[in-house]
Amino acid sequence: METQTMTSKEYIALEEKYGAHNYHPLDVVIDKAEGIWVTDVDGNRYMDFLAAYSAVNQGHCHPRIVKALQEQAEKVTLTSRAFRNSKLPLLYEKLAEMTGYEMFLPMNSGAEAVETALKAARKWGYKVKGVEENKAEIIACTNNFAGRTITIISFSTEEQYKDGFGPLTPGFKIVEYGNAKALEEAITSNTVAFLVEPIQGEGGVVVPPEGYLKEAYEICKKNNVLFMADEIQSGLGRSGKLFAFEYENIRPDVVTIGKALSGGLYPVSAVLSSKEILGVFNPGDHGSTFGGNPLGAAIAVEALNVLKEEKLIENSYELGIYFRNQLKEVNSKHVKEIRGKGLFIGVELNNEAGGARRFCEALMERGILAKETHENVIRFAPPLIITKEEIDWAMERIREVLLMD
Ligand code: IF1
Repeated sequence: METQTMTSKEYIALEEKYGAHNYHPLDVVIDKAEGIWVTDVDGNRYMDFLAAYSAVNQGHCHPRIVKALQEQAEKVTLTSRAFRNSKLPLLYEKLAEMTGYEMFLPMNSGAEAVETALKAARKWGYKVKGVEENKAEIIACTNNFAGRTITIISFSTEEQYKDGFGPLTPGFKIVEYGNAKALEEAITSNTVAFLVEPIQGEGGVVVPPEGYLKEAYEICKKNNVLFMADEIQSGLGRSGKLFAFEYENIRPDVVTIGKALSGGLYPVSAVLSSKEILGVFNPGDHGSTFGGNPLGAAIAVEALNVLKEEKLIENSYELGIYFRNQLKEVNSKHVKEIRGKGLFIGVELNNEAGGARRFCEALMERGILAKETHENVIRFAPPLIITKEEIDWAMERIREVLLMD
């Protein structure tokens, strides 16, 4: 039955009636989106400062990427990897050109890319490093977020993400994010990899202390431990660089990307690495029905072209500085810290501010969509196409909200 156009309230009632309640979204029912603007079913427009958790860095429904989707969708969308297709090799070539890595494994969701990286690290540990079978250890950080599979939540430090999902996957250790000494102390002869977000997104847009990533990288090198950077949220221009790890002049052995790899038009993720590491996979070891499909590959090639040709990384760098300075000038009694790099910004509020959610609701009433992370941080991460004038428009409203009681 064709669903007639309903009011927001009616859509919400339908969603609440049938949908599992694994989210608590703001009550805005988005019907269409373009660039940095989204429009709800009642015709209200909002500036999007979440960009689908940095999956639409190129802006919603970017015309060039939509065109690439449309053209490929009329040709072939899915062959499975039992056969080859004419788009995946072009995505590999584009990734090699843009990132300098030499071997890739395409998946769909970010979590699948992280799972693939974990499997590669373990297998590399056994086949190359010589760790005893089933003894591989991988080190992750406090407040990490890398996805929702049972193995990935097994190394989460957020109790809610683990509650009720046991038994958990063994073989993981946790060290304090930002503490290189803790990393060094946690390494044993069975350690195969260290997985770290160069900037923690869900952790509250946390930039580690200057030099941390470099020191951690050196420690990994010294101990023949793979340094794996999860750039699924911080990557592809979000931080003002192609990858956030570039701020510390390191070269991770493994990088995971996703989200904006497709500009938000299709789930595409990938593991970037080397022949030595991804070469441990033999035919049949690992795979995915949709992984490496021609539709996703065609979309991803164009999404990367847009990132580069529209200079979105440079824009993120420049306007990130401008936006953070504007936020600092507000001088709000509620603000504890403003942090981030590029257009990856977190505004941490004092405990007395009453939680970030009410500020996000106040922003929504003024036409801005932002999402709190954890209790007290408002995340501002708009599409990287945003202009200075649009930031000024938003700042008028953000200033009003940050100065409220
Ligand atoms: C949710 C958080 C953000 C990620 C990093 C891997 C993944 C993500 C650094 C997995 C995904 C998403 C998941 C989504 C909300 C969002 C999120 F709040 F959950 F933590 F962005 F911060 N690595 N993050 O940020 O990628 O499998 O989702 O494609 O689960 O609620 P995915």
